[in-house]
Amino acid sequence: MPDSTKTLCPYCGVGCGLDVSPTVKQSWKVTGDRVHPSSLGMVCVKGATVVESLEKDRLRYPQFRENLSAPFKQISWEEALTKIVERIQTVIATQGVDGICMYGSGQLQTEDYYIAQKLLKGCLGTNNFDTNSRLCMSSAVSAYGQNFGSDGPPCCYEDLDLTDCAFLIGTNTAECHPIIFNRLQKHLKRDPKAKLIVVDPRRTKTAEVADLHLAITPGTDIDLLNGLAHLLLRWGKLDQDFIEKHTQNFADYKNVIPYYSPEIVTAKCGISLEDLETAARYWAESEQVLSLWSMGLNQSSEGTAKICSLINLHLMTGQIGKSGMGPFSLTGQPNAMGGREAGGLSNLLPGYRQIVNPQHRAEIEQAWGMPSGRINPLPGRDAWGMITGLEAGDVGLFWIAATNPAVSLPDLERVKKALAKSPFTVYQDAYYPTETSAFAHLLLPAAQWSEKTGTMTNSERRVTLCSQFREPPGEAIADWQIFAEVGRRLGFRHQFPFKNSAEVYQEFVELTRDRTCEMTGISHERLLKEGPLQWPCSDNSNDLENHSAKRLYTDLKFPTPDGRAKFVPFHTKGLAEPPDRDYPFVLTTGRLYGHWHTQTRTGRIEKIVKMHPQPFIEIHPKDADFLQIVDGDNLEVRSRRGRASFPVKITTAIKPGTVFVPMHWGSLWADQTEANALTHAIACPISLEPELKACAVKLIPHCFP
Ligand SMILES: Nc1nc2c(c(=O)[nH]1)N[C@H]1C(S)=C(S)[C@@H](COP(=O)(O)OP(=O)(O)OC[C@H]3O[C@@H](n4cnc5c(=O)[nH]c(N)nc54)[C@H](O)[C@@H]3O)O[C@H]1N2
Ligand SMILES: Nc1nc2c(c(=O)[nH]1)N[C@H]1C(S)=C(S)[C@@H](COP(=O)(O)OP(=O)(O)OC[C@H]3O[C@@H](n4cnc5c(=O)[nH]c(N)nc54)[C@H](O)[C@@H]3O)O[C@H]1N2
Ligand code: SF4
Ligand SMILES: [Mo]
Repeated sequence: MPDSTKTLCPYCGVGCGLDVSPTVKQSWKVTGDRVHPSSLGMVCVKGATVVESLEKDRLRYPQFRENLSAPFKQISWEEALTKIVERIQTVIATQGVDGICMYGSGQLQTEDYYIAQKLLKGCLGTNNFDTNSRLCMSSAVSAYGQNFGSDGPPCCYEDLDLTDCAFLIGTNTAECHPIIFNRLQKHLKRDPKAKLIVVDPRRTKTAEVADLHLAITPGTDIDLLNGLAHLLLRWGKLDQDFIEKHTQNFADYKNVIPYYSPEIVTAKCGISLEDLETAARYWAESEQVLSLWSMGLNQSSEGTAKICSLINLHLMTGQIGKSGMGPFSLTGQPNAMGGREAGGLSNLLPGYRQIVNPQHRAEIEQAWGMPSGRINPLPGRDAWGMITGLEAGDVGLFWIAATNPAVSLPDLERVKKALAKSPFTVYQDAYYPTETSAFAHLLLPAAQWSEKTGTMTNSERRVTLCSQFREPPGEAIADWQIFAEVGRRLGFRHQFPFKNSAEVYQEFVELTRDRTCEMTGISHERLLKEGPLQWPCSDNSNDLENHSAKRLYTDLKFPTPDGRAKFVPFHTKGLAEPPDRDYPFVLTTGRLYGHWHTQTRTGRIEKIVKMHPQPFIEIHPKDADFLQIVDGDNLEVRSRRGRASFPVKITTAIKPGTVFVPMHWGSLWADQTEANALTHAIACPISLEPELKACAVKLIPHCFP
């Protein structure tokens, strides 16, 4: 293997470049890759420590058991693959192909994703492939589709250096996308006229440094966004020319906005009139407004509506298509973007295509050498639909890859019961144990980042090659190879001829030709030679350099039938489960700087465990006084679905009436501190993304019965 390898950090969607080199002690040294255009040599604590997690507690061999109370026994790959193939054939014969479900994640590489689509949606003919992106990015996907006619974040990181108003809503960028935040902060220091607005019910590390922090009541984002539009309209701060030439449906938007007067909005959001006006003034006076958002908008029962309301503001003020501006969705996982490109949700097909579109289905069937009509015309089960499918006995094979649903899905007690009912669960992961392995019949050891070669796409649409630099442990192999081998054994030999992941990628990019996410100009070979590349990037020129675009829609033509972006107005519906007399507090959940999700890696890194040794609940001093609790007391939290308890952390950083707990602690790492024991699964009707950011709870100090 080479001395030093350039790769990508396998944690968040910032997508920082890493340089990894072997050390004399048979270990690895990680530094930031100075020439990676997205991160310019910077890394945060997670990227810097990632190699410390690669050896411990790895799943090394396939293992099997007949039922969940039996111990696992090591088996060979041959036996494991035979079991899967037989199971697939049995389910097809007894229940039909839709009895098969696969639940993946944004931590798979694009090649893994693509092969899974081909196997499930093409060869088998079921659209029951969904991922944890349903809990993460699907609202952004839907909203971009509604306003612009296609998914695709239009901005790039250079915009962070150029904007004169950064509008951060529902994102704790400082902790969750730290290198993006560093870059933005540098710019704000250099240009004191540039403003930072942060909209978050908590005074996060991000909000602490803002020029204006709007600590809105959870679930009032649409009120705020339409309220800002109300003031801009009143002040005549519109871009009439842009609206007339490049948009449609403004009249409908104008009919909705009058309902959001400053009086109503400030009362609902719990903010002052002065702050609302200041935010509107910053927006109106700025040449370049860049909005960034993540889970505070996406994870909501009106997630799509929240984001459309934000994009509407950009359209009204013409803040799109030029440098330093635009609505920029920050993607969470390292390859959430690649998953979308490969069609990795139950309503999508590769190349930003839609299952419900007959032409899209036909194009993919043809490319895959499948008979016409093979791809089911209806979307498959989404993540929660797989859980209800298990409950109803409609799922005969549940195949989970690269995610830990026994921690990360909402309404966890219900999820665990459903998982326990599964007649046959395959769990393909890199580590053992995880909370989900307790619910598996067959464990498949997956090679993870560093042990396989493939691509990932970051938030600014930049594709990086993650080259292998270590051997996988035991018998672990790459996810795409597992899927392809199952496909071949099912008789689809011609569909899976690939010798390596470069060939997989080559086939995949062909399916992006002439699509918004065109990548025909990208190949493993070119990435290795030239470094990371942004799409759109086509192969239809001799001068390939010019065909990697920093921004989308610079010509102000949008991928809608008439080429215009659309105003998509929404009224607010508020929280799906608002607080009431029985459950008077709103619980919100989220992340800490050092930990990654369910701790499969970071829980095994000493430095990070020291940084965040235990879970906690944040509560405002007023609420703590009322409950007569002090810092460190144990507080029981109950929702309509479950309970958990946490040491108390009293802080004015949270709004009275709201409490916060981190999402990182599953049952493996602490007792009864699962955020998702409390949350509910009510989802946005358009994106089907659950409202992981809010549920109603009551708080019971430990001294009370
Ligand atoms: N350190 C770390 N970084 C990560 C991850 C990690 O696990 N750890 N995971 C990655 C992934 S997959 C993701 S998706 C991203 C998530 O990145 P973020 O979205 O930034 O993270 P969260 O903490 O989930 O939520 C963001 C904020 O939403 C706020 N919020 C809650 N309710 C509302 C509301 O109604 N309105 C508004 N405006 N805000 C609200 C919360 O207070 C919280 O501060 O992070 C990525 N980066
Ligand atoms: N309450 C609450 N719940 C949430 C959220 C929240 O904000 N609040 N956020 C949601 C969001 S945005 C997300 S993204 C999810 C994340 O939730 P999960 O996806 O459940 O979290 P991870 O811990 O990242 O799990 C990834 C798994 O993939 C494995 N893995 C890593 N690399 C590979 C690989 O190459 N191949 C295979 N096969 N396995 C691999 C790891 O070992 C790990 O077990 O949580 C969601 N749940
Ligand atoms: S900011 Fe994200 S991608 Fe960059 S080093 Fe940290 S976790 Fe990795
Ligand atoms: Mo996520």
